[in-house]
Amino acid sequence: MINTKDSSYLEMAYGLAEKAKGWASPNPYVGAVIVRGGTIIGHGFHERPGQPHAEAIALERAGRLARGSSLYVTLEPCVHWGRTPPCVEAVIRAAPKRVVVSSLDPNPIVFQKGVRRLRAAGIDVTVGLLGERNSVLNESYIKYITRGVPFVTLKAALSLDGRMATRTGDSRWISSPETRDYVHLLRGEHDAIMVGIGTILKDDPRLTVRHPQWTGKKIVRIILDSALRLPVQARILTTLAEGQVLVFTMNRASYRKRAALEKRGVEVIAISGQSRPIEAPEVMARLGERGIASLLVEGGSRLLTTMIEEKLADKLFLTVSPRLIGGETAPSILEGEGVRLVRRSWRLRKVSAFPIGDDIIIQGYF
Ligand code: AOF
Ligand code: ZN
Repeated sequence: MINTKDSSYLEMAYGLAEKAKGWASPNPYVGAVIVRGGTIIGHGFHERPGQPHAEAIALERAGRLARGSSLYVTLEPCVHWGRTPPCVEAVIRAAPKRVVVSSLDPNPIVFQKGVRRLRAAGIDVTVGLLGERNSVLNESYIKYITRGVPFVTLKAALSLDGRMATRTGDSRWISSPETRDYVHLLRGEHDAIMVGIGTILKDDPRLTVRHPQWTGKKIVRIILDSALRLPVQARILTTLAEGQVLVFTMNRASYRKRAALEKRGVEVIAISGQSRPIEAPEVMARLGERGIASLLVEGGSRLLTTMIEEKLADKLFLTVSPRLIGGETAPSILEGEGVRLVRRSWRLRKVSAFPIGDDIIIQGYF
């Protein structure tokens, strides 16, 4: 039986889970609240890999009071010995009367087993309330843990007429300072940022997270560079202390250039295959193997087009600014011939939008 207080306590648990944004990945964001006689006697969230899970922290805080209580947790308690002991066993030992689980854990080693084990121990378990909140909060984790590849968000700053730059390649700045600030937080919520070598050669970006409120982990910066054109003096290579730089190239790239970049502290990964551009699906698989659960692709237009056409993108995040740029050769996010008929176009789902000053942020899913 669900009662009206249940959703409020779960909301609190979600509020806690969100505190781990930018830290917990590739683990999920999870929060827990323990209630007894209308009083919160324990709460917690999973802060980062290797740290205790949300329920373990909340149970520890509640101590013996947990007996006969209600435990609210955003994700199904785990059943496995990983970096920490199984949460279900800790829950059973603490003996709450009731456990309210918002979402099952899509991790195949946990899925449904946690709930089954709790029920087998005689605990009343409710599952599914506010589950859609978990689908959004943990969208990266869900894809990564079930498919082994990162959740991919394409990001671009556009003019009202859909241009990412002028015909001469000038793009600084299409969006307002407030929007650019906001986008730094978006970077921080991802495990890695990726660009094509063209963007490095044109803009020489640092791809670091620069925001006063940002205290999260380091972000991996990835460059797709089939011919290893990355200059040894690129600005990004002066920021290695702020996160690793990974370059994907092709097997036949110059050995000497590779050695020079490696000496500068860059990790170079060669992908086999003859055709340019680099096989993007292979890159995604390699990133998944390295525990990268979420990837923000920041351009340029060739890379964005590849990600869309190869169906590797999950989400699109656009900032649109009230300017008109024009120019037939000014780049947009989808290059090439384009579709012949509107009914063949890419239609996004679950679209939402909000303003920042005069700019508009639009996001949607592929
Ligand atoms: C929970 N509560 O707060 C979290 C869970 O590497 P480990 O040992 O931390 O395990 C990570 C896995 O544990 C992760 O993939 C997911 O299945 C589960 N995460 N489970 O009961 C939590 N963070
Ligand atoms: Zn656990």
